[in-house]
Amino acid sequence: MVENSFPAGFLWGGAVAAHQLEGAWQAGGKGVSVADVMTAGENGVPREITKGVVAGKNYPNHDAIDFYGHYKEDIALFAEMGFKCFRTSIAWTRIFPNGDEAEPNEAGLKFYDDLFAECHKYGIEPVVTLAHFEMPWHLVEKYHGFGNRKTIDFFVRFATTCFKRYRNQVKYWMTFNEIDNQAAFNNDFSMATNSGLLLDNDSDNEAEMYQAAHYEVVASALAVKEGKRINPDFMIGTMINYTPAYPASSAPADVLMAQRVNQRRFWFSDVQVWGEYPREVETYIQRRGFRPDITEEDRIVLKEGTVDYVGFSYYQSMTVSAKKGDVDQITDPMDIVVENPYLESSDWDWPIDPIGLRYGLNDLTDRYHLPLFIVENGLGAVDQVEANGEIHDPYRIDYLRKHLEEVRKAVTLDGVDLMGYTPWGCIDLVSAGTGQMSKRYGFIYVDKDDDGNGSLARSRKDSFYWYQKVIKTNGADL
Ligand code: BGP
Repeated sequence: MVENSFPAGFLWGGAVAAHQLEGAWQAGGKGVSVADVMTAGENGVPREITKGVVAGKNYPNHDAIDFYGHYKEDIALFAEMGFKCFRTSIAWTRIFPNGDEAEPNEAGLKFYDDLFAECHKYGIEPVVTLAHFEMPWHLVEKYHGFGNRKTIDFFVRFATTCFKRYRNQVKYWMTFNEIDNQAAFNNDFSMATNSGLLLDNDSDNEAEMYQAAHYEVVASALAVKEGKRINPDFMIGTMINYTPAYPASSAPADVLMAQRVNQRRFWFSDVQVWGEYPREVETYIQRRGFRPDITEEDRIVLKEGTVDYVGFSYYQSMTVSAKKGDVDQITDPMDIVVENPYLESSDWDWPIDPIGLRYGLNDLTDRYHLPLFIVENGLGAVDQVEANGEIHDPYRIDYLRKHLEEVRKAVTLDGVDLMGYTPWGCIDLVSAGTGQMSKRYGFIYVDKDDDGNGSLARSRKDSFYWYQKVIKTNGADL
């Protein structure tokens, strides 16, 4: 075993997103976000995006785990685990309730002043995502989200307001969470949460996706430019959902297919890191006859607003087969996915692949030559509370340990420049995909069920003590 292998100053922490834990959806003048109009899913029934808030429906994000009211208690628990950083997002609708106002909402800004001050009290560095699936609903309804060029200005105003206000409290930023999720452009959830596009089955979702995603990368680049002007010490990153595509076999056609799927997922961060579109995607857009509005001025902005680091989530890999499609015709990568016989899966059928994380750290390093930050990783599982109140979660420890062993190899044996590690859902929260509480990721259990019942009491799981030891030994003792 390699001892004391993580660099000094490594940012150990945990990650959450505002809409999945804050609750208090109308407190302090907060507006309605896209997450606030999403119902809970149930046993295989996906979440529904209702047009506005409909009486009688269950909207789990409205109350979530009331981090808004419990943040001091929760940050004290993070500090007890030894967190060096805490990744959260700023709810856009607390700052600009409708998204298109000229002036920000002071009560919303004040909440994050207090939250970041509480973090600093314990020496915990905030790591902030600006847009994590919580666009103001008003922007979706009135402007068609990022389907409209005007939304660039609304986002940049929001970003600039946050950069100015938290100039001295926050150093690490990300513009959009998992911007590459839109590669799944036939998925209502991915499109609504990422770019505020509501799918209309009569139109070409793929063409719309390329347009909206283009406006998003421009918005991101403008925000980066502004941010660096406001504080040159800011570190502003992209954030992608890194799900590498593996070939189903060593058949060259499968290898080529896997490459193609990766190209279609990577282009978002390629643009954010390189400041220009990769050849394959640019050619594909033309070949399909899509005519996105991409101006020469946009291309200059993309070059000027490149990111400082690559943040990414890693949960799983995917495996694709050329037998299921033609490499020159595939549009939706989900059509060619096959099962990987070498991997086990989580209770939600997500393949568990620790080696894929080492592969990814090398893959991203080779592609981008930038520092990396693992800003999400973790296992969604159902936890049992014992009669004595204890929560034994060896499956979670096992998942995280195996992933961290691979991370350590990437850092010590492969030379990857890794800034930190923030496992997802460090405290139980509302699942983004299912809208349920029962898919838990936390080191800290929260007493709340899928129907919204529970005391909201917080308890330490076994994994809490395990992670505390990992941080204390700087990853030497996994
Ligand atoms: C990522 C999102 C998070 C989060 C996580 C787990 O895609 O950035 O918001 O929720 O996945 O997904 P889920 O909650 O669906 O299990």
